[in-house]
Amino acid sequence: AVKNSVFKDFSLKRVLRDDPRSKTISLHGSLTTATHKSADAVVLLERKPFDVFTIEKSLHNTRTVETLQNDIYSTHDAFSPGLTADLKATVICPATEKHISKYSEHEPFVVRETPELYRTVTEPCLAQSKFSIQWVYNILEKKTESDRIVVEDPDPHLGFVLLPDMKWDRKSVDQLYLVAIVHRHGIRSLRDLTTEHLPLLENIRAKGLAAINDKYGVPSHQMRVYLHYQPSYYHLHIHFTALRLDSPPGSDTLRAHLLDDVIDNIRCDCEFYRKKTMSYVVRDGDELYKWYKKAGYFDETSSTTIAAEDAIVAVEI
Ligand code: M7G
Repeated sequence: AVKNSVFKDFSLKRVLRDDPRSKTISLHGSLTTATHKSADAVVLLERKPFDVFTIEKSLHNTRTVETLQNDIYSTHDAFSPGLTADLKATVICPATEKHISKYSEHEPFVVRETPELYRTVTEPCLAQSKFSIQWVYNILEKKTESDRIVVEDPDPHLGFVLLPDMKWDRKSVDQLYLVAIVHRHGIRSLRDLTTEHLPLLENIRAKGLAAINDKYGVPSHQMRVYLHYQPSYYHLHIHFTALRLDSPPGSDTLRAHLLDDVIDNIRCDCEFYRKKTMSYVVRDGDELYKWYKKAGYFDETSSTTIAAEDAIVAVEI
């Protein structure tokens, strides 16, 4: 066994999700940490990007087995310790039920959340949610990750901390992924934003993009800046990812709301996000899914069936 391994005594309970496309796998198991003996753990493994500086040398050490040959084309299975051994591991320990669920395979469903549904189902669900945001407070209070801060505006009302997101390996600028966390407490999500928050959003946009250009040389025209709805953590934060990163992990198309659009929508109508029907995906393990199911939201009613049949008839005509 290897000496310096966080996984020394890892014991696997279940594979939560295996995604060959993104080359990631999430596992549920148990681990011993400095503070916990044999605690529940979620472990996320992903293949790291290639290192352009060592790629030639790695290829020389790569054994290949041809799998197809046609005219000028051929494919090979390649075996190279140098190319395949590099993994990024994210460990959550002790993990809660919600973490295990967040990284598990679940059936997805769309919710179209009207302001009424937000008030009667979503808000009560969030009020009972016990997903800790201690990690956010640790960052804001400089207890952790303070050496990584890219820029900070300490103003209690307009201020924020911008730093590398946990999802980024902090090496490849093509994969650039940072997160800005606001100093102000109590803004849970996009739904809470009104005209009052415009100076905060504009401040984060301007100072965040300028700092990224200074530090990483990525101009604002090559950045994607957005909020998630629903987020996983209900303390306002904004994602900054490189445009080159095609589909940032965790951002399905329904979930990402461009900061520029958010600012513009609020300028058009100060209560825009209080009035809007918001669409998003929930998974059958989520608390939100359970609340919506209990409220009867996913029941197929006869009226929707009739509407669907009407629609088909209309198409045929
Ligand atoms: P989100 O939209 O609430 O949820 O974003 P998501 O994780 O489902 O996308 C929260 C963002 O914060 C994500 O991009 C996380 O990767 C990132 N994040 C989460 N944690 C626990 C940490 C952390 O401890 N440190 C840093 N730097 N980023 C984190």
